[in-house]
Amino acid sequence: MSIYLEISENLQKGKAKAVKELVQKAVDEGLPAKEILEKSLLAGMDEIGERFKNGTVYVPEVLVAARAMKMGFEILVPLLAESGVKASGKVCIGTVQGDLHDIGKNLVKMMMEGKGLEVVDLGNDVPPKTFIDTAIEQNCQVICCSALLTTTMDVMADVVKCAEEAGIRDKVKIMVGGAPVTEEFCKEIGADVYTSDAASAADAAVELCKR
Ligand code: B1M
Repeated sequence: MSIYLEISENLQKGKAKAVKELVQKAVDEGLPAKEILEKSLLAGMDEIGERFKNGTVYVPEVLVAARAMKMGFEILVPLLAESGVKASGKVCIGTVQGDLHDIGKNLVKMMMEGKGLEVVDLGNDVPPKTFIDTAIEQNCQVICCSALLTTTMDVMADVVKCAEEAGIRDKVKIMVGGAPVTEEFCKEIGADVYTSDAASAADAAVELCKR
């Protein structure tokens, strides 16, 4: 079995220690950091993402796989920086103001990182202006809003309005999600993309960053 496949399979099983050791072994063997990232870590997260979408794995499996990915990724970060490899895009993410639920948001973040995106995590209870200020200051291509309460989902409409008022609406895409959010709601508030799960959110963000 190739070392890439071995890393990918251990990642999918959430074996963080094995992933870390194997990534170090691959580095020591002189394999390029970018190749290790793409052919083992991102490939493994892609596989988990697909299985999460089709319902053959659940939240806990995704969380442990993402943790394993992070352990391997930490070894590669300095090497990737040295070789000038850039993230495929930059997004900011947060759970909207008034809402403290962050498990789903964290899952979306991990899936996005697993796709090679740079993610600025604003945490939970995030005011609309913070999303906008961050997008401007940190040059984010996509703003990602999560909400779990029917009483807080309307804050997403304020994020869209705030982006319009700041004059950046044509420069930034706005993605929305979370249990009470729907495609219809997304259209109604003038956001760009709704996805129902974390893996689809990551796929959509990658597409938006390409534009
Ligand atoms: Co709360 N809570 N909660 N809670 N809580 C719910 C959401 C609720 C449905 C429970 C219920 O009544 N049946 C209900 C909301 C009802 C409603 O609004 N209609 C509720 C309530 C009422 C409350 C409080 C008001 C309770 C109270 O104090 N009286 C309070 C609110 C606090 C606040 O936010 N201000 C509260 C508090 C809490 C805890 C703090 C105890 C805890 C949160 C801990 C934490 O997140 N760190 C909590 C929890 C855990 C839940 C439940 C049980 C689980 C939520 C969860 O994490 N699901 C939930 C009931 C339930 O769902 N069974 C409930 C797993 C997570 C992976 O799913 O976040 O949906 P989810 O994310 C999914 C997708 O939605 C999507 O991807 C994820 C995975 O694929 N997704 C996106 C999420 N964000 C996305 C963004 C995207 C795209 C996709 O693009 C940007």
